[in-house]
Amino acid sequence: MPDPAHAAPVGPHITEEVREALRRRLPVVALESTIIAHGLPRPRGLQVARELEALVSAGGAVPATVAVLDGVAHVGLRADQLERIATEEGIRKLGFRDLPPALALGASGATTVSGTAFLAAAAGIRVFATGGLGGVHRGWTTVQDESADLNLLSRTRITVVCAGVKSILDVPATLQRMETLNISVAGYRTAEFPGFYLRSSGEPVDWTLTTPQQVAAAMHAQDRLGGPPAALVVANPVAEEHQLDPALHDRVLADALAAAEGDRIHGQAVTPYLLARMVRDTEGASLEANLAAVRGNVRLATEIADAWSQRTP
Ligand code: PSU
Ligand code: MN
Repeated sequence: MPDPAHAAPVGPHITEEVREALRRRLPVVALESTIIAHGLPRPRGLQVARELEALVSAGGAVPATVAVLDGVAHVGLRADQLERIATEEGIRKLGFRDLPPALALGASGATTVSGTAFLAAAAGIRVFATGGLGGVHRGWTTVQDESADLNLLSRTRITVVCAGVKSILDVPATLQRMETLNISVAGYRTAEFPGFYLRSSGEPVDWTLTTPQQVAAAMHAQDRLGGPPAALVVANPVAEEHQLDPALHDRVLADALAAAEGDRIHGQAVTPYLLARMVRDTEGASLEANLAAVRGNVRLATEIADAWSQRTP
């Protein structure tokens, strides 16, 4: 019996195209919007947003970019709505916990992995693509900054394709937290956790999946087991020819971390500060590696959604 004191969930607004695809069990891929609103210099965000949707369509699936506009949560955006998210001033960054006040106040925002995972799952979408997950920040012992992405993924049955986590985070601590939180993690065609800009973070993963069909089989197994809901993270390394030069990466990252300390950068400001230095000191190469990783993830998510759509009910 639903508690009459609580309203029945209504869920996000879903475009007709996405709704129809889900009804017919056609492949659908949800796309995170924070990267297009906040992760890229303008007007690159809009260009990339359109490109990512086109990649999904070209792979035979329906794209569903997730965002909040004027207090309404959307799964699937019209062209004009996608443009607003990528170009409008004052677009907020919304994790799961930000959704209630954003909806109440009529705000507009891009969704992080936690916001996207929740809304996509609420819409009935099983696969989504992003760049990198949030995770445990360096210096966690003094400032307990761990992305809410991990908590939400520990409670949501969804498959997330990512290129690992950015090397500005504490990668071993992030992997440890995912273990503690019972988030399933598999390298895609690799036994090492990818390093976002680099093919490898140097950290091992316990499982390797090598085809979209194997990923879909793991998703089936989640359903058959019927345990508490948790995500399957498919960690997909950036293509070799697009990774940053590892020596350049290590040098620039070390400089950026030292500079952040020297400039006494703390809290929310740390990530944008470090990322901006990475872009500057690699002369834009880190941005190109970032984009290549996201494109690769969107392609793989499309293949997984396709394999998943072939399942027998
Ligand atoms: N990693 C990236 N690019 C991003 C993000 C992470 O390489 O844009 C974004 C994602 O939306 C992720 C969020 O969900 O940052 C995590 O933010 P926080 O650490 O504030 O939870
Ligand atoms: Mn954070």
